[in-house]
Amino acid sequence: MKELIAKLPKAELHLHIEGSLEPELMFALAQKNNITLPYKTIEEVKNAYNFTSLQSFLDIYYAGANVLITESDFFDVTWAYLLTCKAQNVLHVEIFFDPQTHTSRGIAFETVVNGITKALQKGEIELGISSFLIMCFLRHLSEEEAFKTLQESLLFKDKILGVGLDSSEVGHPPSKFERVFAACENVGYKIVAHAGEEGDSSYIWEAINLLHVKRIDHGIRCDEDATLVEFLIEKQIPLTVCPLSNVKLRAVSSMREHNIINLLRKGVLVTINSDDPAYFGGYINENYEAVANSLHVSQEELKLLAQNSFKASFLSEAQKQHFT
Ligand code: ES4
Ligand code: ZN
Repeated sequence: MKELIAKLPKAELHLHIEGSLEPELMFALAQKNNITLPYKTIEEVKNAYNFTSLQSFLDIYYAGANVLITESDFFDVTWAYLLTCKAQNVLHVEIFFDPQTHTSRGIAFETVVNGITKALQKGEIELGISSFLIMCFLRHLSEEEAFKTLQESLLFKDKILGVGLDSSEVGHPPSKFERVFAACENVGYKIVAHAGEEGDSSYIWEAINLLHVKRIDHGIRCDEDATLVEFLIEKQIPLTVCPLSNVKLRAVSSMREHNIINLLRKGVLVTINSDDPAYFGGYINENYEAVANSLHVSQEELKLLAQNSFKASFLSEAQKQHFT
């Protein structure tokens, strides 16, 4: 199983680049940039990664991102991620970044985008990994701040394919950003949103009906509403599911209880992704393995999950053909 997973050509559609910052690089960058971390050792960092909810994770995740200051820091974290992709036979990535996490600390939008983009370009040339960049709005911040971020992004529109919505879900429904996403649609950004991770199925309906998403990030709470599941199947709206993340953040009680394979068998276009691999204990192959080890999954189903990752991507039909 492990060998099959390693060999499968895969795409990753749900990856926060700030969440791929490994403790070793976090320490190195903290030292270089003269930033004091609330931890003395790498061991201490890893021990702090014991989460009880999405918010308990986000608090630590935003603190970790403080070590990213210069363009080369953003390059380094992205390049390290791409090397792991290469090692795991991930051929295409659509990665998220959170500009507001950085601009709110006085880091220029340009520093962030240019650092990430330079690594992605090098990844295309030297590693043969194709990539798209998706900017996420932090949903715990205001509509006004999201509009400001959208405005700033327009200078870099050639480098950004789409927009998403992440951070603390409950209490910040998609409807809060309906007007922002309408503006994003108008300028031609592709649209995705985190919904149904901790929030209930109404958040997924709102993401579809009010934001006009092409894909739902997580979406695992869809199965509380049979009509919604039918709709996802009929329209083939993809879900970018992150199994290790869901267990670590207690969105599901254990991997055995995860509904990803049930949804797959019903005909939902589900995919496997790693979310914040440095924090949740695994990259894409470890996520596939965790599913395969805890749920009864056939080899054919593993192949289908990998094929789905290309099908659910923003690649052109011709590019999809090329990969699968
Ligand atoms: C996130 Cl797992 C998750 N959920 C929502 N927002 C996020 N940002 C980074 N990881
Ligand atoms: Zn996520």
